[in-house]
Amino acid sequence: MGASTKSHELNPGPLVDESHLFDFVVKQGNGVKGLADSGLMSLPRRYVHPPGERIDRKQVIDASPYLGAPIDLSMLEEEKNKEKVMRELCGAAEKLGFFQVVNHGVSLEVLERVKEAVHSFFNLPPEKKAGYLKGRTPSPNVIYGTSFSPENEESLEWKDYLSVRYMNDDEAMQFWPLECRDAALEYLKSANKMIHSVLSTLLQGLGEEVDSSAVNLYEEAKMVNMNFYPICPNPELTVGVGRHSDLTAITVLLQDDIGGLFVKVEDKGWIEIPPVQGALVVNIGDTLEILSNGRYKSAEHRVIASSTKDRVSVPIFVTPGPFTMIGPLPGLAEKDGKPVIYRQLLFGEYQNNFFGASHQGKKSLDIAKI
Ligand SMILES: O=C(O)CCC(=O)C(=O)O
Ligand SMILES: [Fe+2]
Repeated sequence: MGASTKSHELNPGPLVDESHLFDFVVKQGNGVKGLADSGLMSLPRRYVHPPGERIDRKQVIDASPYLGAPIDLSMLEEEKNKEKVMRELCGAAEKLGFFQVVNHGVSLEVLERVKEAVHSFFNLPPEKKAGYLKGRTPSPNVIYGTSFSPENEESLEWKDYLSVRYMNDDEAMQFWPLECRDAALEYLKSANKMIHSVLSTLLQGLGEEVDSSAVNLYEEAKMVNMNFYPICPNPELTVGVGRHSDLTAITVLLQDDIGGLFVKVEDKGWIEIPPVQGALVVNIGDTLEILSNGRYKSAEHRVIASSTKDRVSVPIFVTPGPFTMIGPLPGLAEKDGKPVIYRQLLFGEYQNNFFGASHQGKKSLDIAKI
């Protein structure tokens, strides 16, 4: 960075002070959106990540050997194609842990509406959003925040979010913010069927005859996250989301047309998941990696913000409830001729550990290792 840009490293004078910046962004709930709107010209130091953690687009490798074409889920309904789609889904879960799906039952209109709703919420005045900060929010199931775990992070992430955990319709109608309530509910409800069929298929692929009540256990809790990555003055020096794997059974993710989601291919490098109009991204989370004794991959991924446009994404995190035991399914290790690598533990224990630390790649799985 040249001396000339340094002189206006941060436009609004008072924010140059580090503790003031933290108060402004995190505690007062202005978020990175508030920072971006304050007209800053370059990235505050607190957002600069070590070089090894940054995303260099020039280092990104060609996705085609690892990421197949989007999988057509309508074929799961057709007896003659069912086997083939099952193989595609399970194969993708084993190989990369990320795939895209089309004909998934969520209409384009629903997808468009939820993306617009995310913009509407984040464009609210900061004091309105701040009403949903932890400690102020009227429901523990509706949380607005920024970065992943600001109190535990050396470097902050360039992302604000609103998380809504689905309990029941009445609770959602009462507490979810009006700006996004209906669109998020509609999105979740229309995705439910495909979530169940993708998860059932993946579990069946492990060779177990899983009945639907067993599948229900692993999809008991659903949380819709609305992620907002404001325009960033120096996206190459920071991250929108740092390297992590999800704690879920599966995550279903809607991204907009901006791009910036990268997935690690073990021993090879990073690929980008290209935006595909109308498609949804599905990724395997730690829970399914554990259940499958490592056969399915909970891939490490991360996000870069854009220097020209606000980016949004809307993952649905599908997880067991806190009192469900997770551990390799019986007989699987023997069948795969592999040692058992994960122990049995309560999902709640896994979850508390996951949210108690900053994003550190696949370290989140250590607590479950034997
Ligand atoms: O924004 C994205 O594309 C991915 C976000 C993500 O990985 C997450 O919220 O866990
Ligand atoms: Fe993620």
